[in-house]
Parts: sequence; structure tokens; C-alpha cells
Amino acid sequence: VVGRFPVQEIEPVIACGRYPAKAIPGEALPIFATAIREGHDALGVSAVLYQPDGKLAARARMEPTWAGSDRYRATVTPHFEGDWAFAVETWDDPVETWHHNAEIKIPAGIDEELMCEEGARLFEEAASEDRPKATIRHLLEGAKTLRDQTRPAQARLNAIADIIETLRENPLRRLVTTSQRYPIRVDRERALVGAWYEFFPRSEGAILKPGKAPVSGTFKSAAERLPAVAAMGFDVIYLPPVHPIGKTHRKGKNNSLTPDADDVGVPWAIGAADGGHDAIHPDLGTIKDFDNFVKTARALHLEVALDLALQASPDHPWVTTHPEWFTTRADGSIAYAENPPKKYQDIYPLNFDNDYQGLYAEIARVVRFWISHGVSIFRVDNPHTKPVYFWEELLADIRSTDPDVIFLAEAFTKPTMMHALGKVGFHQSYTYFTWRTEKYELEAYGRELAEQSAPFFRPNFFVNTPDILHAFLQTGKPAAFAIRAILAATLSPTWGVYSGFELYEHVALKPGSEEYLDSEKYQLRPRDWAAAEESGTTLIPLITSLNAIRRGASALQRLRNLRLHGADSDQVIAYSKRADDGSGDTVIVIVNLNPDITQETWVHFDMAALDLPAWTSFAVEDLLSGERYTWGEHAWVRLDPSVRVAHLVKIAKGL
Ligand code: Z3D
Repeated sequence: VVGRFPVQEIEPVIACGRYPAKAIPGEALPIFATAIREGHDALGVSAVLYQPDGKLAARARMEPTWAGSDRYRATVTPHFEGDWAFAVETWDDPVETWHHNAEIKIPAGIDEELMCEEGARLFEEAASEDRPKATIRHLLEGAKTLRDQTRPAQARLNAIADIIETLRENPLRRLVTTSQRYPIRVDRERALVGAWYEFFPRSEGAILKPGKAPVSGTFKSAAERLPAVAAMGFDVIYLPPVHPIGKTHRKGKNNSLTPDADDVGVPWAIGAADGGHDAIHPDLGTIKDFDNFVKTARALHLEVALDLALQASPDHPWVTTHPEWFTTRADGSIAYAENPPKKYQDIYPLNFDNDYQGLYAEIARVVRFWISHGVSIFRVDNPHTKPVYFWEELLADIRSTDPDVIFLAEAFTKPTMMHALGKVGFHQSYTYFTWRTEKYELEAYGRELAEQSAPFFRPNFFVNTPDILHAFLQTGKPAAFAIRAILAATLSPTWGVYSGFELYEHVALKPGSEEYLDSEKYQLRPRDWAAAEESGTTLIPLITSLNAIRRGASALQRLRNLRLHGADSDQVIAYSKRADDGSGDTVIVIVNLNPDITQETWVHFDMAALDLPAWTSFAVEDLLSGERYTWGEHAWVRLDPSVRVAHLVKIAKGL
């Protein structure tokens, strides 16, 4: 049955409470509920937060989302990792009812003494509860004041205004109805916040000489690149698969199906005579070398993320030891894997339905093997081509022993599937960001991610990947690369860069393709970092600044705080983020989305979103250029791409 005061449409509730809403320590989590009561007395609504041990951690009064609305909102902030919960309470607020009536009746001279006496009794009732001593004294004095017949009733009512304030914050509550509890999972910070860098270890230190077989880089030579990655301010180094690569149906350069004898194959074509998912490609070194790589990374405060690509080259040991893990056709062959329109002729997909238990046990073993070698994050390849329930089981299982391990879903598919993967346990996901280049697209997508899917879907905004060189970047214009980096690093608390982006690599395989020409997926691509640094024309300084700015601005480490502002130009996007740690720190980002043409435009700030009074002016400091400006509700900006593509400012304190 319905409670004393009905509460409906509680958010965030995922699949009727079956899955937890996502949060990290210190993240303000908005709670919403629709609450009503009969008649005209005052209704109080609160959000209650419970710690993993079930103890009450906080109770926050929910306020109507707009005056008179039945939709209420409050934020609660869990402070450490674990499985928390929340509930919504509705209750009768007799003090507010009394005060509302008294403010009408007493000026009209109706029931003056009776009203004062009723108020005094409510104060006494509140004073009988467990409250700070000073408050109790104050309440009893208030009761006395209300009964002081030597003063006019109106004067007595005026005198107790501050007590009403106090009781609003910590009210006298009657007839409390409590909803069921809904789960919140508080993951470690990296689940939401981080800067990722992807590189192919085999390219770092590789040697290409005309007429000679290419020589692969190793974990040892790749580790030499790590200090530079750390110096750019990245938190995570993500490695494509590091396992032996199959020879059967191996692909050649530029996705060729007719490889040369010395083509190195695709790292995702996992498995050969040298081993499968728990082995290291012999060209990269040994497991000891991998351990040393992880050690070097750790010392530089870089976490190692490893690819988890559940598929097998025809040469994978699984194909012979466990043919039941594959789908054999009537002629005894196995069809290659696909993710239409992409064809993966060099790999077989797994079949989870013939021997689920056996396959599950093997995959869980592989995952734990890499965890034991220091891998703390898995970037899961095409998870949408495996059963969702498998992920639900695996992620819960790993979490039960290794709650710090994070899984990123590489599911470029329909939103329904991407969302489902987030709900069943993926900590974060790749997104459509690479394809959102227009202002209206970025605004709509930003809003969707921050306001709608945030409880179950944490975005990782990669600016490029080995599979995605967007047309926006194919002109190679530095301004275009800067625009994308600034958007990714400030719209999403997690962003990522695939190596080569900082060198403006931009040549596509062919017109209309998003594949890189001479893609590193199919060949070694050593890069001359020293020469690049020397040239002084890389994106490295901007990337380094962005990561430093993100570390210094807690506002940029959040998703749910994104607020959009108006700009007259349809090529200029403006948004802000306000810290949820009580510091009030606010960052504003204004980006010219056109890498070629200067935009001059008015920006119209939503002053409430900045927590500023309308009509006031405010000082800002540009975190990219160091310049200071004074802006108001309407600000004129000029963004010339040859000078700068964006203002990334913080509101200066002490106006
Ligand atoms: C992507 C992977 C690469 C090549 C293909 C090749 C395949 C297997 C894909 C499959 C999933 C994921 C990866 N999106 O790079 O594709 O592009 O040509 O057939 O070797 O590996 O794993 O990012």
C-alpha cells in the first residue's frame, strides 16, 4: 500500500533497484522524487544516505525543483568506496504549517493568542527531541517569547523568525514515511576521472629499414616512452593486446588479406603456437619484461590498462583444446568474426552457449592472471558481441575479490546495449563523442550524459582511436586537434588520446574512411619523438596544460555538473562546471568549433548555474593563457583559431 504521504518516481533507480547507481567518493549524487500529500498542510521530503554497514550517513532536505513543484531534489555525497544505499522520506512538517498559518492569521488579528500558544507547544515538542543544547535553550526561549502577553502577537512572531530557520534545517517531523532503500555503488575515483593514453608497445623502439624485416619494439623499449607519457599528465597507459598473434589468415598492411611474409599481423588476432590470452608476444619480451613495464609505469603514477579481446586467431590453443567454445559449421569450418560492416577475417568469435561454465572459468582465470601481474584496468574489446549476463557474472565475480579493478566497455553500438553494459557492471564506456562535432550535437549529447545516463554510464571521451580518425581531424589542422582535445578534456571527467594525435597524424586510408593510412593495427609505426619535440609544433604543450588544469580544477573531475550556456554563434559552444566539494570553484569553457573561421559572438550566461546574482560582473582567469577578463551576464568573445580556439577560464574568487 501507499505510505502516509505518497512518494513516486524516485531517481536514480536502475531496473527497479536491481542494479546500483554509480558514484565515486566525494561525488554529489542528485536524488529526485515526486511527493504529494492531501490537504493543505506542509509536506517535508528528505533524501537519506546509508553507509555500506547500513548506518545512516546523512539526511538532506529535498527542495522543490521549482516553486510549487511536486518534484523534489537534493544531493547526497558518499565519502568512501563500497555499496551504499539511499531512501526518500516524506513527512508532516507541523512547524512550517503553523508558521504559514500564523503569518496570515496574526496580521489579520485572528486567533492571536491561540496561534502563539500552539507555536509555543511545537517549540517545546522540538526541544524535547535530541538536539544540541544551545538549540534546546533557544527553542524554550522562543516558546516563552510566544507566550509573552506583554508584547503584541506580531512582535512575538517576528522575534522567532530565526528559530523557524533552524527548524527548517533540522525539522520537527511527524508521520514519517520511508521508501525502500535503493543501491549506490561507490567505486574508486579512477572509475570516473582519468586521462588515458593508448600506444602500441611494439611501435616504440621498432626499427624499420628498407629491404629488411621490421624489428619490433619491446616492453623494454616501450617503457622508455613512459616518462614522456607521464609528463603529459596522463593517469592510464592503455595497451592493445600484447599476446602472440596468429599466422593463419593474418592481415597485412592496410587491412590487406594478402599479407607479405614479414607483416606483423594485428594484435587483436590473439593466439598462436606461442600461446593465447595469458601469454606475451615473444617479440615484446617475457612476462618478466611485462612486470618491469608495469613497475616502471607505477613508479610514474601510471596505471596499466590491458585489452581484453575475447576472440581467437585460428592458431589459438583454444581452437584445438576446446573446439566447443566455437561455432562449427556443417562443413567443419568456423566462420570468422564480424561487427558489421567490419569484417575480422583473422579471428574466430567465441560461442558462450555450448560450454558456458568451462569458457567462463577460463576467462576468469585469464583476467585474474593479468590482475596478478599488476593490471588494474581492462579495456574490453567489443563487449556487445558477448552475452550481457556473462559480463554481469564476470564483473561481479572479479569485484568480489578485486574491487579496485575497473572495466571500460568498447561498445560502439546502439545506446540500449551500451547502457545495459553500464548497468550490469561496466565502470565506464567509450562514447559517440568522436562523431559529435556540431554545437547542437555536442550540447544534446553532453546533456544526455550528464543528466540522463549518468547514474549508470560513465563516459570516456577518446579524441581518436586506432579505428577512428574522424573527418574533422583529416585536414590535419592544429586548431581542429586543439578543439577536440579541449572539448574531450573538459566535457568528460575521463578522456583519452591515442598516440600520434599529438603529432597531428591525420592521413586517412582513403576518402570517406575513418581508418588511418598505414594503420598501426597492421604494421609497426615507430615515431620520432625527439624530432617532433625539436620542431616545436606538436600538441604536447596543450595536452600537458589540459591535464594539469584538470588536476587543479575539481569541477572538471565531475560529469553531473555540466551546465550549458547560450552563445549567439552556432559555431561557439559554452558550458560550465561547478565543483561539488563545497569550494564553489567554477570553470567556464567557450570553444570555437570552427577551426578555420574567427568567431565573434555574445555569450549569455545562466547566472544561476554559476551561482552568481544576475547583472553582476565577475572576474575570470584564463587557465590556458593566464589572461584575466571581466565578464557579465552577457559577454563578448572573439576566438581566432590562429591565436586560440577556446577560453578555458575559472571564476576568480573574492569579487
Ligand atoms: C579493433 C579490432 C582489429 C582490426 C581488424 C582485425 C581485428 C582482429 C576489433 C576486433 C575490435 C575493436 C578494436 N573495435 O581494432 O579490429 O581493425 O581489421 O580483423 O585482428 O583487429 O578485435 O579496437
